[in-house]
Amino acid sequence: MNNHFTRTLVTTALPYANGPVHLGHLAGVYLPADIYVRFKRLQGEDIIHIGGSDEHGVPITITADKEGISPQDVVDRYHRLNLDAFARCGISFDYYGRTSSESHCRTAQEFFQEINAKGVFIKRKERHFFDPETKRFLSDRYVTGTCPICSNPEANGDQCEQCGTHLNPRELIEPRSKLSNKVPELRETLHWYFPLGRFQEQLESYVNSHEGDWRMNVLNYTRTWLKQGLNDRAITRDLHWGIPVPVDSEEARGKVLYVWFDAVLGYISFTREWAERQGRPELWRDYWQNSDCRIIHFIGKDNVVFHTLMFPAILMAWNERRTEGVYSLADNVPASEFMNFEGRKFSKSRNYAVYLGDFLDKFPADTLRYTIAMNYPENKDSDFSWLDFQNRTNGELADTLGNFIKRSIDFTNSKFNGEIPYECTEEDWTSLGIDWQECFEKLDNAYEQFHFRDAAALTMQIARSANRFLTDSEPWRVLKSDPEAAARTMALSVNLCYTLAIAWYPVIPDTANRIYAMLGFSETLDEALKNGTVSWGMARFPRLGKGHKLSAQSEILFRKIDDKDIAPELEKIERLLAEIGKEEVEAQESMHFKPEIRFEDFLNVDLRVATVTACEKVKKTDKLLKLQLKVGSKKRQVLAGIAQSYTPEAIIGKNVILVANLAERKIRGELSQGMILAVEGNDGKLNLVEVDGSGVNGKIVQ
Ligand code: B3M
Ligand code: ZN
Repeated sequence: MNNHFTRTLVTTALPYANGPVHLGHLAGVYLPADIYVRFKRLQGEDIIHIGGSDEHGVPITITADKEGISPQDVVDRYHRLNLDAFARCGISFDYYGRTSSESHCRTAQEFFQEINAKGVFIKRKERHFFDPETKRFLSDRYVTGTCPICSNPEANGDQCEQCGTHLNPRELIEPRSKLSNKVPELRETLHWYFPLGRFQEQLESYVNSHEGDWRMNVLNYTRTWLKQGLNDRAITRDLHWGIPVPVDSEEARGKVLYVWFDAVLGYISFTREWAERQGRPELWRDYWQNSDCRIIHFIGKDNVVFHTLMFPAILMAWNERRTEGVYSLADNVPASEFMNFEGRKFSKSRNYAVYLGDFLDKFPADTLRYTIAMNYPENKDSDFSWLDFQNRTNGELADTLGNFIKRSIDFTNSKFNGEIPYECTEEDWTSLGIDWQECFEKLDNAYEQFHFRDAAALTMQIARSANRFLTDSEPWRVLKSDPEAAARTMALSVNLCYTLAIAWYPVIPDTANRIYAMLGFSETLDEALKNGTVSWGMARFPRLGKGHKLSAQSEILFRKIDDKDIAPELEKIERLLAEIGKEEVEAQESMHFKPEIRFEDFLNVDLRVATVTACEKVKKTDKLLKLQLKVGSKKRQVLAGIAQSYTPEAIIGKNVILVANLAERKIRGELSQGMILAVEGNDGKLNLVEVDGSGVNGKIVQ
């Protein structure tokens, strides 16, 4: 990382405006970004946070079809809902745009035209599924059918949810249109492709230049793609909703830009819209076209390659042969893992989720922000549970932080007339036993390196030390015998309140503002920050001198959460889990109760013990492994959708069970001669059925 940046642009993934954002989104993307941005603002840096709604693509049209309303209605509803929920949660965007805006349409079309004029795109005629009844081409997710890998009868055209395999709709067995349930026809259509491979080398050196500063998960995901060799990606679609392909000819009619091509450019259009609103329309260039600016994309792990390969490649294509108007590439892409909910993945379709707006109807934003910061899924999946939320709110926020602040303010108000009764010296401050130098170095590092869990925990550590100091000093007991000591204790405590107000601002800004108000300042902390009257550095030293007057009012910062407050939530989960459990059991039972077969039918299936002699990943897929098997004197090649559960090395030498007389077929252009047996665990991982014992290879399983 170059340390000479003078400006920072933070972007957050644009949530599809087809549903409300839930706590998982908040944990992975919006809260960490907001914490970072608030920290940098406190440091006095020039930083802006740009986000917005992703309003195009199949996710929107599918929701519209399902709800029987127009795509425009869908995005209007959820844009407003999400914008409002973010505001209530204190996510302080400098601008929150919409990809349906006219200015975004212009930016995206401008990019397409520039790159098209450079002759970068490839045009290709191909055959796609077409619904004869609705007369629409069917993009991947509009086709359903049986998965060729696991036989799930409801696989989507782009991916089978049951086994996770990425599919091409033409691989589905017995494909059907989701619109009419009719068998789709194949029709010829023309599409524009972006040749990612053309930028392979440039992308490799870009990614390599960030070795050591990008997270391992980001480097790994990206490198897996690079290693497999980058393919051409279609960047247009036959869809009635989206940005029209800006080519003035019949061949572009009815076609729109692929949603990912337009969505990433949203970051740029929204920065332009922001600049426009500032009354300085050219200001956006300082952020996008100036190497002084550091660009950081906060995203979830499922969006990595779009931000580390696809978007940079689009910018590289734009930049080609240009000396002016050259765009910078992101300096960092801190992608999060996922936060689960009560031990399970959030699932919108099963309503297994807590939506941000709903949460904030019941509990204050800062209790959520703190709990989530402490469970930030930085490098592994984490979990949100109601009990953890209750414990942290009651034990850490209320009993430790809230209790300390209230006792400090109240005691100073009642016994010292609301005035700081003593002038703290540096020595007093050091005698607290907190190594301030080290403490703030650690905090700075934690924020700089996006370790937000550590940052929140370190800050809570300060509150703990402060609380202990006040309790141990017992000013209420020594007030009579040693008023000077009590005065010193209260002066230090109130100064610790000041430190805590600033130190907590990035994580729990509303609380920080309330503490600041209790300290007797007339401007809010937010205003003080804008006016330059507070800064991060001021948290390190005692700032409030003798005679400083507190506000006469104190307030309880955190109301404790009773069991009865979360009881309805726990009941709801229990109900949902019971439903999900029932569905799963039913799904399993329905497998047990396949139609009866005769014994001879069973004998027709030739199950054999096979030994894996070699194994490798199938290029350009994340799910498939190619296995070479030895079955007695014969050799077989089998493709299996188990790459997420086993590495190729781990599988070599295993004795597995092969369905040896299954008709062979091609998957991804590779021959697959049979199938091997595996069982899915509750964690979603596949477990191969293995056979122990020697001399079993080639034997019939019976
Ligand atoms: N809307 C995907 C998602 O919500 C997509 C992100 C766009 S970021 C430019 O996961
Ligand atoms: Zn499948």
